[in-house]
Amino acid sequence: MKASFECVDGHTAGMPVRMVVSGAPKLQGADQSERRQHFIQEFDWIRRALMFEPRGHSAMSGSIIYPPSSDDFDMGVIYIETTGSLPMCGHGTIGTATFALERGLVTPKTQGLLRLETPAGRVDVQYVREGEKVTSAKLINVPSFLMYRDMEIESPDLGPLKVDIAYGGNFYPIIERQEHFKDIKEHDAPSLIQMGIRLREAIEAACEIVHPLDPSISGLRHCMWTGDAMDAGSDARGCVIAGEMIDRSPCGTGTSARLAQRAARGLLGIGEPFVHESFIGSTFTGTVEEETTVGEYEAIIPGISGSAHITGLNTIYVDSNDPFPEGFVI
Ligand code: PYC
Repeated sequence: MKASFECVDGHTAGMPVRMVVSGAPKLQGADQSERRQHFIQEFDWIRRALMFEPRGHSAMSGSIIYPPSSDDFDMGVIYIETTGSLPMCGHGTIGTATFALERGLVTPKTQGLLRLETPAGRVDVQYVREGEKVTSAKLINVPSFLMYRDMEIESPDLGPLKVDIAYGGNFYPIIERQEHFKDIKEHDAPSLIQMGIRLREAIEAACEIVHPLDPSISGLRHCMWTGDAMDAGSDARGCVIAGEMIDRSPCGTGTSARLAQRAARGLLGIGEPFVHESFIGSTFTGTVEEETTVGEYEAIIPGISGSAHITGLNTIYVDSNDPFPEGFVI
């Protein structure tokens, strides 16, 4: 077997985005949600090959662009990560929209608005362009909501914690300052990762986490530790553990979940900006665009603004004569 994939490589707020432009298979399904299932069942080797070492690395992340399933959208997207294929990825969306526009791979029906078909539903991206460069992209995310408030859980590392669990395109346990957890800055990166993985396992053993309207979205792959912002211009810091690594960006779906949590707790009103700082200090600005409901939950529509940068073009080969055609994880 020999395959090759044309990719645009870059990053959003420091987090890699490897956008696959050609070489990916046709997928079956009426929409991106069904097509994602087909990709997971039959083509997960492509994700492993492009995300894992030696072609990727432990923090690699990306997307595959597809024609949309209807005229309601300008472009379709499937997200690929080291952890699997997510229903939605915020930094991936900002990167994918920016790169596709800058490389002339999509022509939106309306200038300044890219209508993306993601597996989690329609996500609009409002963008500003200066010449060739897309200088900022704001994604209007899927309805986001706080599912559990102050859940009491025993962290194997920290002892008893109170955790909020919110949805912003993926589910996030959010750990705010409390007796047994003070701030991100009191822990090093490997400890945050290990504590996050073990906390996720404890939560999953204690309760079922399933999207009320879409049972294909379930379980925990992420976790968000919080702390004081490092920069006076930011409101707060969030460190998202995605799989077994730290998101270098403030995490678009994580920031959406945090906006939903803050709105539900009366800490954030419609239109108020929330500048969310990542582990490395990069930022997204989040806003509550409007209020809505998801099943029985009060919910919000989050807006997440950021910018992305292309670092290069990359043709990646996968050859079964290579000892690691599907990569490896250490
Ligand atoms: O930005 O939504 C995001 C994301 C999910 C996993 C890594 N980044």
